[in-house]
Amino acid sequence: MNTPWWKQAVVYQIYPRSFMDSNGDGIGDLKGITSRLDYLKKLGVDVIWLSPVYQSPNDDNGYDISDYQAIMAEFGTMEDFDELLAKAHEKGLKIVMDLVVNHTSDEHRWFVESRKGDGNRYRDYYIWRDGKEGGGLPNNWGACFGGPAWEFDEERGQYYLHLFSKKQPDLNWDNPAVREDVFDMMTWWCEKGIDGFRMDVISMISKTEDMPDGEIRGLYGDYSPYCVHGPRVHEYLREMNQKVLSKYDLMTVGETAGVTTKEACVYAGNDTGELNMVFQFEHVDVHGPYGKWNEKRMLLTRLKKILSRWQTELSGKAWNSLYWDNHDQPRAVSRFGDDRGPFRVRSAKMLATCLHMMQGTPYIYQGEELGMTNYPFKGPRDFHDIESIHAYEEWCESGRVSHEEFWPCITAVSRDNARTPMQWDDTDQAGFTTGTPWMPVNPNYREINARAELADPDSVFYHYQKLIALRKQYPIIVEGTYRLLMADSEELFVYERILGEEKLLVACNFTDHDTVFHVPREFISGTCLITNYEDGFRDGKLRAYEAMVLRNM
Ligand code: TEU
Ligand code: CA
Repeated sequence: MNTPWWKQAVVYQIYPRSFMDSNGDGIGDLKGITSRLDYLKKLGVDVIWLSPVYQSPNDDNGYDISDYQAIMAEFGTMEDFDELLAKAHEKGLKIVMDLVVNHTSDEHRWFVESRKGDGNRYRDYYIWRDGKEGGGLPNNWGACFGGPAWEFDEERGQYYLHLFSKKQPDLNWDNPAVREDVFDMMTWWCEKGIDGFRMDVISMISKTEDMPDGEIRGLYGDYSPYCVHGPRVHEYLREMNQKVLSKYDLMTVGETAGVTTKEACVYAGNDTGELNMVFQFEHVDVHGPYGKWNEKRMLLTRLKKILSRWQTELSGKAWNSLYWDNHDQPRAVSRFGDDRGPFRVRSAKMLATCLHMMQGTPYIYQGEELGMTNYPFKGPRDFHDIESIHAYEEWCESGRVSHEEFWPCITAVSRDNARTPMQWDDTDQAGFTTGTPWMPVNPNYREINARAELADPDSVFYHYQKLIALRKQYPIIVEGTYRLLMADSEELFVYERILGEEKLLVACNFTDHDTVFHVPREFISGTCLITNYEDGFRDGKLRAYEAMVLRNM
């Protein structure tokens, strides 16, 4: 079978600011990443996804780009980037860039020109509107990071749309000149030899022509019916594919919050000529009375239902991405496992097993392979992320919810949990920097760090290494179909993979206690590919957070 490389690959996501600092200024950088390539090689991953490294005023840590063809000074230079790319390629690692083109920074040259208004080439590069008659914002939409989605610009005398922060104005994709400029920029990176793009909120690039008020959710109107999966999004992606993507051997993954499996089959269909795969968010989305700020865990039956639906409904039609963690999510072992109890290591391995045996391309977020945990925030001053800072203001400081009530909710899912520095060793600042880190290191670094795990054959790190190796060894992990067993269990996640006569059984216990489980007969005389209990599996029960993969031959 002629399987494309990105279907067999395992991706490692790097958040450069927090990965490795090479010069003691407390900020991770490109040279730092280059110095750790051998670590990634040892883990066995194939591809690095770099969160944005472009020039940016850092209102949203690089997701607000002021020059797509320059490197953020704090991260190094274009020479440092070229060196990273060359060294990675030498070692057989590919590099996928973050492409953030739903919006730019308000400090991008295009926006600086656009706000000048009439008679200007960039006049219609962004989404400008007059206020409502009699004054007021063009509509009631709220921005993702708090406040209204419209900002009045004095210079131009109009409002511009920003679905995220006011320093992230949305580009006007309906303008063909915008598309050409974006495609040219992408081509420039492809000519440099990069291996693909992860496309930030790509499902939001097309907006409806009229922009009516949205249904009030919380403080503001909801823009999603008018901005997510808008009328021309597929047209634009096909154009992008024809003009850029199809000319190179790339991996492309679209970040598509709110996408259904049906829509995913268009974005990432085998022959729809758009992207290779998408990130969906259903399995990490647990809304409560304060929107995404919620400490509740998802019921296991629901989690299984969602992930299984993605497995079966994309099967043969489109390709899945598999992830628990990224730079916007809390740490997986804290969200789904036992981060403070005795089963941190075991539950981290169980989660990895459960995900990596599914069909799709797995993504590992930096530190996940060590079982890194959420950060013990003490108060709102500990937040660095624009989203958490504004959410605390909007919900708590406004008096809508008490601190006591809101605190567990915001700390459970704050994006800052994922952004504390990578824990390399047990020296000061976890070996991340010789200076003062831009964000404090999680105090558990003396126990949880890469050096300790590399010295321990039973570590989470080696479990990930083994899972990655198994994927390379057994085509069934890439190609096999998926079938959920025990759908009603709130304790066990059990599924099969099937390829002709060959079968895998993946059995995972999501609880901290023994749970009855009988191994189906056909697997009893087979082989055990991996387990997180050193003494192998026992028929009749799964122990706390136990995970095992059995093969019927
Ligand atoms: O995220 C967009 C997105 O849909 C969310 O994951 C979002 O960050 C969060 O859930 C809001 O509640 C992308 C990037 O991954 C994120 O880091 C950026 O801040 C955002 O786009 C804007 O570029
Ligand atoms: Ca640095």
